[in-house]
Amino acid sequence: MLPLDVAPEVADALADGRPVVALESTIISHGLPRPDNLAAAREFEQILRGGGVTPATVAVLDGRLKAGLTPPELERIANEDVAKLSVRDLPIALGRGDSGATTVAATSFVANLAGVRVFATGGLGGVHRGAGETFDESADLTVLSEVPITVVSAGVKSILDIGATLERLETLSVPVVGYRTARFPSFWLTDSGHDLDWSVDGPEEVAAVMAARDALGQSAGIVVANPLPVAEQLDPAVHDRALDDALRLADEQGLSGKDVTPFLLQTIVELTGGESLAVNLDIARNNIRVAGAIATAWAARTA
Ligand code: PSU
Ligand code: MN
Repeated sequence: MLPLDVAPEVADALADGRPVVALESTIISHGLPRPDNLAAAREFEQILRGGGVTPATVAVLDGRLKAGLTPPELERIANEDVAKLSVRDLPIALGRGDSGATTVAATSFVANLAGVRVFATGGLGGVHRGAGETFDESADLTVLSEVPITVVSAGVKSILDIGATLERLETLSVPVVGYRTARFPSFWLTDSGHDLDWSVDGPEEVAAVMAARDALGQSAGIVVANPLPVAEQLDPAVHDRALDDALRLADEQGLSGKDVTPFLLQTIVELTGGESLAVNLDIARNNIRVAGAIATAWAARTA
């Protein structure tokens, strides 16, 4: 038996053909500092509910996959020191009866098992700078080539090698569309300087792309790149300074593996005196609203 618990409200919404959006939990456990993380996790779900969309926050608790958390379960993810789980960690965590927060890769995998088609996050993992030597490339990329989920993100952070990440998405045959833009965002900044081949004009167009993907029987999901408006982005000078310092500190500490991304994210929050955190929250809210609209268009299309 699949060790998956789909929350009753999520199961009901899916059975009725109402919109559902998956949310990841690593952003709560490792991506945002306490106590803002719990407040944010609750607010993210509330944004969806306010728009008539059912949230399905994904995590692993006591050896069970969860799609949709109760309020006390959400608190556990925010306040306990849980592991960061990518797809390869799932069988180990389940076998041992452990708990953990799911990355974009693991959230995509579990959401798909639950039958959820749309997922909102902040930023995707990708190819790290220096990956030619370290081979540090997030499993988010390979999993998105295998799982039929539509993930809304503000691109990838400039802590990564953005050009290489886009090249890998091309090789892996993962469709990337800009949401009302033809430029790939770099999370805190509206424009990474990288052009996109395709842009979509709204949620119905994304739903049409999803339907075409299904008709073709392709394996990959779809990346929807959704930038913050320029007026809301992080000050580029503040951004550049914090990024340089954080990359240098990570290098000095000789970090590797799954510790690299959380370290860089946390260090940048500290170096910008919380400015990056405020922008980070705006990004997540913005992506969640767009994902809600896409899920609503998808539900209307498949009704
Ligand atoms: N990028 C962000 N915020 C995040 C992450 C990435 O801007 O919180 C998290 C996501 O959960 C993502 C994971 O799936 O980090 C990628 O980690 P790694 O690079 O170790 O694959
Ligand atoms: Mn890595």
